[in-house]
Amino acid sequence: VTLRLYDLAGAEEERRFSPYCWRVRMALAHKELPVETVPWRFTEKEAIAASGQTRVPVLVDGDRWIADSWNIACWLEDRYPDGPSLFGGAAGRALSRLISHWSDTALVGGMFPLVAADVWVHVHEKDRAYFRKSREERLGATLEASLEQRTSRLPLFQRSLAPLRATLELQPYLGGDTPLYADYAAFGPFQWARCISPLALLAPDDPVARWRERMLAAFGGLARAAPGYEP
Ligand SMILES: N[C@@H](CCC(=O)N[C@@H](CS)C(=O)NCC(=O)O)C(=O)O
Repeated sequence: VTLRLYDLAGAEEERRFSPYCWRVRMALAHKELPVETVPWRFTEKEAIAASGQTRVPVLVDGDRWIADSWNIACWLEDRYPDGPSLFGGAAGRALSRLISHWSDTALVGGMFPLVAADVWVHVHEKDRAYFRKSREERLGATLEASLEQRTSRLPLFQRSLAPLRATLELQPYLGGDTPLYADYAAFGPFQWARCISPLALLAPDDPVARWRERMLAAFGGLARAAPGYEP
């Protein structure tokens, strides 16, 4: 069975920029599972209707359609137990759930106002009106206004990374000596930003930046090879 992943794409088909889809790309590589990705745009709701919801990532495994990055990670762990573990056991799975939720709120939520205007530059023409309307509602501001505020907001975002930074000062990965799903859950948002924004989110000597380098190099440079900005 070939696994199929609906993966958010921009105007250029190769620009894949969803933080949640990147978690799944990394998890699949960790599990050593080949995947066929299908470029998907925000407004192509019919293509994923079989998943019973409207967002990506959506993984198709045989006749099963699985939505949501966390559900997909659990599916891969349970359905393919022979591959390397994504959680390192039941306790690791439970703790990874916290990391995933923290990443959704602190990382995606913290980065969103910083990079939203840059996302708009890269979304497909047919998605632009939908993206602007839905995201300006979420921002409570125009995309242009969010861009003006971002220099003043960046230090606050960097300070919010304190727990991640303190951990990565002492160990190379959230998983310890080797990466686990928790690393992919936290890395997804950084890869999202990298794929669509020239903004330098991190100082180069930040331990978080050094961990990001390791994640970009993982699996033969899978994430590094994706169209994006430096680093
Ligand atoms: N909780 C979901 C979130 C998925 C999500 O928000 N995906 C975005 C792309 S980054 C999406 O498909 N948005 C569609 C839309 O805004 O209409 C997960 O972890 O997979």
